[in-house]
Amino acid sequence: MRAPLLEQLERLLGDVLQAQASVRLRLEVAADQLAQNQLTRARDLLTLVTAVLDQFRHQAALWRGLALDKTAAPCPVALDGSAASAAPVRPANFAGAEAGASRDPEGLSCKIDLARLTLHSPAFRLKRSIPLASTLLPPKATMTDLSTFLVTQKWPAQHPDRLQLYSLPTPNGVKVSILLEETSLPYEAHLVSFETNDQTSPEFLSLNPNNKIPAILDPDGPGGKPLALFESGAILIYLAEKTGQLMPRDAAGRYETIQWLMFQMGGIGPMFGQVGFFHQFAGKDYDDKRPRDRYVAESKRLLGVLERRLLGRSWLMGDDYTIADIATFPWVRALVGFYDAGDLVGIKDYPNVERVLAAFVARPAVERGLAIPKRG
Ligand SMILES: N[C@@H](CCC(=O)N[C@@H](CS)C(=O)NCC(=O)O)C(=O)O
Repeated sequence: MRAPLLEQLERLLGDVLQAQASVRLRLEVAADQLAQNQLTRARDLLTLVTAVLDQFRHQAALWRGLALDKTAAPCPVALDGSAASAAPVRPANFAGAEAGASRDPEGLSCKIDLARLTLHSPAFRLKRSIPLASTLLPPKATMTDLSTFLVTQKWPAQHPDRLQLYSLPTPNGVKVSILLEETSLPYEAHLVSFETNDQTSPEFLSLNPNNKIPAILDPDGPGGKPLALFESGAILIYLAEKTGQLMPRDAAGRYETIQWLMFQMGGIGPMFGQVGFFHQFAGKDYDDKRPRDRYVAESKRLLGVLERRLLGRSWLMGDDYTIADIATFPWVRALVGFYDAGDLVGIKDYPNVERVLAAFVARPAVERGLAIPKRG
């Protein structure tokens, strides 16, 4: 079924075709005017717009016998919709017939902000707007009642319109509370106590069958529907994309950030955690020190990788503080603090790791996030 917006857009673009001329298309996302949590929906919308404009381009080429500009981007509209700064513009042109091109001094601009999508072509005296509020802001009534989620029976939501966090301030748990504090996204934190084995309760298992914190329930997930998520790495990516923060906007930077996030998830977390077990907790009484030594050696190797990455960089991704740092440094902090393994791994041999750890814990949002949820 066609979305009404698509139909409206096609009609508007049809008007342009009527103008018997080629046009230059430009899309601006007034992302600075979008509330942070509207960016995902705006991006979905832009994908629709792109599809229409792309179709339009091909039709134009077909109907008018226009030659497509080989140097133009394959898609007339480049999307980097995560932009949180003022109006990122990446014009994409296609060349038309000579006459048409000369009638196209200003091109056709298409602007999207929270309120409306506007197509504007001074050359063709065309200005049309489509209100977007209903697309970008689904009415609150469509949000599912959170009381239908079993987890809310054990941990009732005082503010069901806010993101619900189920956690404990451990190295994995604080990743999410730190991100939430950094982004100022409204949320409500619930303590999952290991002392009472809350993580194995049916209510918690209904959210995470893997009985591990952290987990979230977002009443305003994709499409305005609730979204439940577990695995801290997945949660960090989801929230970075939802808020448009703590992740580079360009695709390469985004994947590189995810790469370092995965390096933490698959390497640093599991290995440092085993050092904690064999050095500080139940495993420390084992006479055979070979398991401990194996994890210490692997942790040293991983610290070396981090050290080389951080040489000459403020953060893992350079100048930008990202979810890769939020995932990694709670674990480095636990290694030298809670696990008391700083000397064991020779932390002094990794001055850049120590430098960035100090910068990380000095952040006010980190200081707050490290104590959320408050232990009972
Ligand atoms: N890969 C998971 C690991 C989560 C995890 O290991 N959480 C620990 C606390 S740091 C936990 O919930 N342990 C409780 C248990 O194992 O029963 C993630 O990153 O979310």
